[in-house]
Formats: sequence, structure tokens, C-alpha cells
Amino acid sequence: MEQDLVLSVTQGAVRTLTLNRPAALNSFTGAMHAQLLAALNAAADDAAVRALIVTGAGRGFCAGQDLNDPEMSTPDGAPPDVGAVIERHYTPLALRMRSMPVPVIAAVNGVAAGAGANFALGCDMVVAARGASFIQAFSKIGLIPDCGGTWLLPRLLGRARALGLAMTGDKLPAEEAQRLGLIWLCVDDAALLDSAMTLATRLAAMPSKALADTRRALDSAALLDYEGALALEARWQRELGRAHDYAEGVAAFLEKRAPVFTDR
Ligand code: T3D
Repeated sequence: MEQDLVLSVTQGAVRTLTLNRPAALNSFTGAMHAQLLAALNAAADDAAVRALIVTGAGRGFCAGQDLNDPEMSTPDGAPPDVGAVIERHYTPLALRMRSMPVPVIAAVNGVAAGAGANFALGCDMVVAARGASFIQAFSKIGLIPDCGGTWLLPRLLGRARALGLAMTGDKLPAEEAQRLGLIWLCVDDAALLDSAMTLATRLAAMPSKALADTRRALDSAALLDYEGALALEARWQRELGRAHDYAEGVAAFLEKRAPVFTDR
């Protein structure tokens, strides 16, 4: 029987996905990747889901690639094709996270190492427990940051801190991660899931399409010059301005009532 390596629970408009291989700190196997991608696709396709939380079971968030996964062994003991593993699993995962039609919050409950750290940092907002930490573990096993790390880290931290963390592979405690601007919020361990749920519930009531487009616009503008970004803003505002949520937002403001957003 297939194990539930990713648990899915929906409360109102918020879906929570929990990585569920606690004995190995929720490290990624091919099977867990497949279940995670399926769960993300299902959340993206379900119009009733308006915000997503990802977290980990047990004491860890995710320790990156499972270094014992049979997928990494070759019959003749030759070196594995790590690039193929990245292309098969991590690239689709990172792209899926970046194209979710709803905001995604990482609730980092414990250590997030290697691709597990960058999976968390690729979410829209990261809330971490005080006891959690982030480790760019790659350099310790002769690899470079992956799962979007080379792109995310310098943008979030600046080159000096990104290189320092990636080269040393040092553990960055959650409190320090918040201070450096790597994550949104660090909270007491016991408050983690409630804090993530409060934030997710708030975002779920907001205009999903505008939030997803905000992510896409910020990422796109990072690759443009100033004029290009201004042109992008005008083009996308034109499109959003024709949609239901803008009309609803303005009407609700003028009528002094709460808006009901439905676009996705
Ligand atoms: O295939 C490729 O390599 C390509 C893809 C690369 C992407 C990557 O993510 S590369 C980076 C891979 N991850 C790591 O190198 C992290 C390895 N883990 C650690 O360094 C430590 O476990 C942590 C610092 C994350 C946590 O340390 P600690 O002391 O809190 O826990 P622990 O005792 O080391 O781990 C608890 C158990 O989880 C332990 O199993 P055991 O002895 O109780 O049976 C440990 O072996 C297991 N575990 C932790 N990380 C992994 C793992 N098992 C398999 N793969 C892991 N990555």
C-alpha cells in the first residue's frame, strides 16, 4: 500500500500540506516528490482553496534530498546523474511553487536543510518556529545550492551573505533569518501553526489573482530595467482593472462593506 508521504487537510479556504517522513526529517524521495507535486496540482486546480500552507511532520521541516533514496544509486556503483534528479524533481517543484494561483506560506517547524531550505524560501511567505533553522547544506557534500537557491539567496540576502551561507553551510537560526530579511516572521514554537493559519486565512480572503500576479510581477520586474517594469505594471494593471475583483474591491470600499473576492 502506498504511504501517505504528504498529508492534506483543508480548513475553510486554507489547505495545509504536511511533508510526512519524520524519521528522515521529511527528506525528499522520488515518491515524496510525486505526492507533493500531485498535492500542489490538486490545490491549484481546486477553486475552493485560496491559500496554502506547507509544513513538516515531527521535529524537522525538510532535510533536502534523501541521501539514501534508491533513486540515487546506480547498478554498477557509478556516480548518479544528480542533474537528472534535479531536472526530474526539483525544477518542476520550484516552478510549480512559483506558479501557484494562491499564496503559499511555509510554516517551518524545524530544520530546513539543502533543497528543503530552498523549498521553504521559494514560498511566498515564510513563518518559522524559533527552534527552526536554515542550512545551505550543499557545500558539505560537494554540491551547489539548488531548488532555486542560486536565484533566491542573493535576491533575499545580497551577494555577501548569500555566498557566506552557501559556502560555509552554517546553520542559520530562525530568529537570525528574520533579522536578515530571509523570512517573514519568527514565532514561538508553540504558536507556529496558529500564526501560519491566521496569516493564511487573512490572505485567503484577499484577491487571489492579484496576490499571485504580485508575486509574478515582482519576479518579472527583477529581470527588467525601470522603464520595462513600469510598462509591465501598466499592462498587468490594465488586465486586473477589467476583472471582477477590482470592481468588487472598489465597490466594497465605497459602500463601506467587506469585499467578496472570487477571481483566481
Ligand atoms: O541527490 C542529490 O544530492 C541532488 C539533490 C540535492 C538537493 C539537496 O537537498 S542536497 C542536500 C541534502 N541534505 C543534506 O545534506 C542534509 C543532511 N542532514 C543533515 O545534515 C542533518 O540531518 C541535519 C543538520 C539536517 C539535522 O541534524 P540532526 O542532528 O538534527 O538530525 P540527524 O540525527 O542528523 O537526522 C535525523 C535522522 O534523519 C537520521 O536518521 P537516523 O540515524 O535517526 O536513522 C538521519 O540520517 C536522517 N536524515 C537527515 N537528513 C537526511 C536523512 N536521511 C536521508 N537524507 C537526508 N538528507
